[in-house]
Amino acid sequence: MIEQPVQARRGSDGYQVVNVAVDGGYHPAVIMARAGVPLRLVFSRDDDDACSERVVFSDPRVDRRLASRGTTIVDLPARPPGAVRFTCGMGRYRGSIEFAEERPATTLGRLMDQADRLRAPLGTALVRWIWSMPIIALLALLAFDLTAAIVMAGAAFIGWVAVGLWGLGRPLKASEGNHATRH
Ligand SMILES: [Cu+2]
Repeated sequence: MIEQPVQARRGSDGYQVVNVAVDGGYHPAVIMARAGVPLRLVFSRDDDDACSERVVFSDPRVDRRLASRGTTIVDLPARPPGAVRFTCGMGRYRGSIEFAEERPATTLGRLMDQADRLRAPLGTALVRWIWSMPIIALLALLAFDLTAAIVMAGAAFIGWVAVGLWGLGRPLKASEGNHATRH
């Protein structure tokens, strides 16, 4: 049976968390996680198979005994993007964790994210302004008035500059923390 990868959820104390059932293998066997955020794995063992006794991680090298019945927590430190494998003591049960940079789900969100990375509020405003052009063009088409379209485009640009400047003044958010750990 092929199982779907499971994305680690946001937990408390800055951890991302995923539950893994150990019963003739690891469920899920493929875990998607965010790079730069510590990962907490909550293993729950449901069988008495010798394979369920230990779990060994490739990098960082972590070797842990799992409680025979009940849960065992394994915390991994923040990782760079890449894969970490985990197996039982003999390598029969296999799992992997894919650490990837966090990305906004939508195309618009991704573009906004890239725009934010330009740092300069003017650059951000320009990208957002260009992005809003189709809407401005559509409105101009509906109004069929060139002067109104130019005024609207100008107003949109000033608006995005204002938003960009305001954004610089805000305290750093969680995503900024991720950047810091990579430096
Ligand atoms: Cu084994």
